[in-house]
Amino acid sequence: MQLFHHPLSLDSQKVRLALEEKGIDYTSHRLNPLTGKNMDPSFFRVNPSSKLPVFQNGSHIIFSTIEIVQYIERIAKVSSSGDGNKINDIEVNKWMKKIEGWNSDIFTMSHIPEKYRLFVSKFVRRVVIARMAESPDIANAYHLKLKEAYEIEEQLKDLDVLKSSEEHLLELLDEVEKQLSEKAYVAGDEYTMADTMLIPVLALIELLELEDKYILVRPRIAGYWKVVKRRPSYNTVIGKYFSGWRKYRTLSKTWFFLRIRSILRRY
Ligand SMILES: N[C@@H](CCC(=O)N[C@@H](CS)C(=O)NCC(=O)O)C(=O)O
Repeated sequence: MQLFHHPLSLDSQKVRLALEEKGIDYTSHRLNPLTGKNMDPSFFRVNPSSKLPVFQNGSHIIFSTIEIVQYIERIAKVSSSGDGNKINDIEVNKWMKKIEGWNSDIFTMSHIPEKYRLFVSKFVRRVVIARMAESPDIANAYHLKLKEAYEIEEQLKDLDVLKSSEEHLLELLDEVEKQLSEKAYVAGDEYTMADTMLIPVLALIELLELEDKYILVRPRIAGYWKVVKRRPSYNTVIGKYFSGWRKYRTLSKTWFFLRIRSILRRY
């Protein structure tokens, strides 16, 4: 089994948490979307959306995060002895879809200082143009990526789009807060794949230094967040890269790479 992912990608974190929680081994391929590694023709030919993560088991390739997590759960069930635990799959799937329904892209980009955001998006556009020149047979797919990048820039100027993304997040968090007043975890009293989907969302809020506004004002989520951060899977997938000072190391590595490549004009 192979996973194409990156620690900075929220959806990649969801899948890696699932793999860690279920103890499944896999071959890891890291492609940093901020440096445009996901635009390399070898990957882009298979996945012209360039989105991460992508999961491959033999000839079976899955692009949707939720489907990858469900697939991992099925593999884990088959390989375990099926020890009759009482997890309500319908409830888990309902929460997984609810959490996945919030698209983090606009929210994330709108909270990154403009100077950095514009620098990264310009760099990635240049990578796309360079790859297009190297692989003209897939130029159309690269063109679509450029178009998408300009559309996102336009959306970021639209205050209604930003507002609705934030409102969607607030609604989701309020629902989770209510649920956690009755249950210990998102879909019941045990940790499930629904928690795996939520943890990266909370980690993103923390990374953007927005805990006061979104986490700490919701006491159940704040308590839950402390508990889930103690899980080894959290440390392997997120804590190792983003806890405390580590986030500066992780982000500055990417920033340094981008600066050097820009100076050298190597895309
Ligand atoms: N395949 C995912 C979406 C994944 C996604 O949006 N990935 C983002 C990072 S979390 C990405 O790879 N962006 C880079 C790009 O668009 O080039 C799904 O539909 O479930």
